[in-house]
Amino acid sequence: MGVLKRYGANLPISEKTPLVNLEEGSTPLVRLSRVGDDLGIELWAKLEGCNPSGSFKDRGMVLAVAKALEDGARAVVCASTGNTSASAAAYAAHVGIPCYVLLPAGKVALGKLAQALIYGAKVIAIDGNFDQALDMARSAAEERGIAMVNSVNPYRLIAQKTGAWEICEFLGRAPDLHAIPVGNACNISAYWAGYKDSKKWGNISELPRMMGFQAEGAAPLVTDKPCPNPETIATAIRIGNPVSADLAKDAVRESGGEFNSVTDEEILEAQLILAREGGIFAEPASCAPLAGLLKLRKAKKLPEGSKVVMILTGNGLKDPDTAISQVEKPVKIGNSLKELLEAMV
Ligand code: AN7
Repeated sequence: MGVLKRYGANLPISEKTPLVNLEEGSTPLVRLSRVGDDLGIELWAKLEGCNPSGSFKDRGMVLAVAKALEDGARAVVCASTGNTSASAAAYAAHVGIPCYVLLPAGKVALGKLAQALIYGAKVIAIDGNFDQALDMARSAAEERGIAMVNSVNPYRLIAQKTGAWEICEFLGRAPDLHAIPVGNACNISAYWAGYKDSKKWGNISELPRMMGFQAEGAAPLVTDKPCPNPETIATAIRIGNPVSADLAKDAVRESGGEFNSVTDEEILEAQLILAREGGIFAEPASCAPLAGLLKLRKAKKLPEGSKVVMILTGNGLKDPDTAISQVEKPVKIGNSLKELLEAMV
């Protein structure tokens, strides 16, 4: 029913706030028995790729755009590694205002670029990384007096808490471990705040341990210092100076969790396992948590039998190039039955 309608009573909206709605949120929470059994845990996956623009960003974007409209904004602007721009462009189109998008040139997955363009955003590719694009977008927003819908916008984090509320309602408790990819560190911070809300409301009695996973080449929260030249195949989390670093550190410390990093190889291996043993296609960044769980299991640091929720933040179709580059190609034959039967081995 859309985040603003389902959770409006717990979000900062009034009768003056337009109820923008692309039916975001209420995403499936799926039990992955095959993968979970191999890990010795009860594994659940929250399919955020089922949101209208294919990522978790829609949860926060709907409120950010609704509040921008309420405040009389004429346009929105954001910097993005891809998903924020797809989401902003979708909501801006839906409500009928212009959207400006700044992307690191050549480092955005094909599907995300296609989305921003087809939704009609003004897409500007900069010669620099996400962190630089964010600085530029901030200055441009100020200069032009238009609404900035990056996660520096407080409404984004507030509405992203709905993911945690949904998990607690669905399971009737919190998981033991919450595993999530970390880029700008906003989603992990929002989930932690959301779980704390659920506890305050009496929906759960125990809080989960927050496990944040970064790519090894872009792991400022693991090394505890900014990473000036982030590099990873998981371009969504190719971020060196996370906006919500402090909130995320608090979440991990308060919950008794940890930050950990995984290599690009481990991410790609996890993507294959998720697809072939879970039947779910998630983009590389979203596979960092499974890669991390596999790593913890190998190190005998994954508590046997624990209930684990991992957030699959983005749909696999957003990055077809990376997926195709690591699997066998289609078998080519002529048009005879004989050739077909030979090929069906
Ligand atoms: C699929 O779109 O930062 O730690 O500009 O697209 O809250 O940043 C995307 C981030 C995880 C990390 N998974 O979340 C952007 C952007 C996917 C993502 C993250 C992103 P945060």
